[in-house]
Amino acid sequence: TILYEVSEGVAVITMNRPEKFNAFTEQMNKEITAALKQAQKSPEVRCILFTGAGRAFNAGQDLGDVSGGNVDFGGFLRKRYNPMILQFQKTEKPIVAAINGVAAGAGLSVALACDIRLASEKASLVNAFVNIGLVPDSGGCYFLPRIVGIGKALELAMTGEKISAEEALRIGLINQVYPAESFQDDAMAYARKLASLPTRGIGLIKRTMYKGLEMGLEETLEYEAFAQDAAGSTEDHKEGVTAFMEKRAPRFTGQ
Ligand code: LHQ
Repeated sequence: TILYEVSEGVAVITMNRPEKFNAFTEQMNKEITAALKQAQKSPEVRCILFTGAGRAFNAGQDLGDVSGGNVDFGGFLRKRYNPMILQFQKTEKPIVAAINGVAAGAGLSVALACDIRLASEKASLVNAFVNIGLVPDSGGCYFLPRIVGIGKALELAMTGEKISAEEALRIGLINQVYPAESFQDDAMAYARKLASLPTRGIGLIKRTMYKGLEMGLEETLEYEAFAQDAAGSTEDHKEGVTAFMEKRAPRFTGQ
């Protein structure tokens, strides 16, 4: 239900049920978790690009699987979604969401769990949970207020209103919007650029910033000192300083 392909340092994970708007099934949840683990342990992978096949990014849980009542919602989340979302955080490489079309419900939550969000001008985002009487899940109540602030987060979650890529850019929900015709190339170029940067340093930035959200200033300062010890011992740090002194462009290897 997904495609996984590595080229030029970028692992592209494509959710691949285009006829269902890439809606999640148990199999897809598992495959995404496994693909992220694979990308984490592959040294040649220095950036992950997460996207959807066809017209949509992802329409959330496949509602065909949960219609008819008697669903153990909590169990569903604990078994299928929560481990997948945690894996996004455990992956110490940059994860870029390439939002090619609509992102709804848990599909939006997954985009929020990525580190950077790029969107096609044709994309739209909908916090669809309330439209079926549910609560934002899969990290939707964690990431959304941290990204756009509590005021906008509550508005989007309570109204379930669909917003355009342009509006999402305006409120800081996404980072960049590109023309639909060139979107795939633009997103890939962005990911390749990230893949050419100091990968271990970026992994440490990711971990330290997300940790900083949970900690006070003193603890964060201490964690920064710890992370800097690790970053400062990388080859890429040495190369960065050497290149600067030699007035040339750095050649980072990710080590
Ligand atoms: C779909 C879906 C879909 C199946 C579009 N399933 N087929 C939930 C429950 C339990 C525990 C765990 O957590 C969760 C997490 C969640 O994600 S809850 C939220 C689930 N998602 C939604 O409620 C979104 C439902 N979909 C929509 O609101 C719309 O389809 C969106 C806004 C995504 C797209 O609208 P349109 O562009 O107007 O397209 P469409 O509605 O015509 O959909 C296209 C096709 O995709 C259509 O199939 P068809 O055979 O008629 O062409 C839809 O039935 C199918 N589809 N979402 N979630």
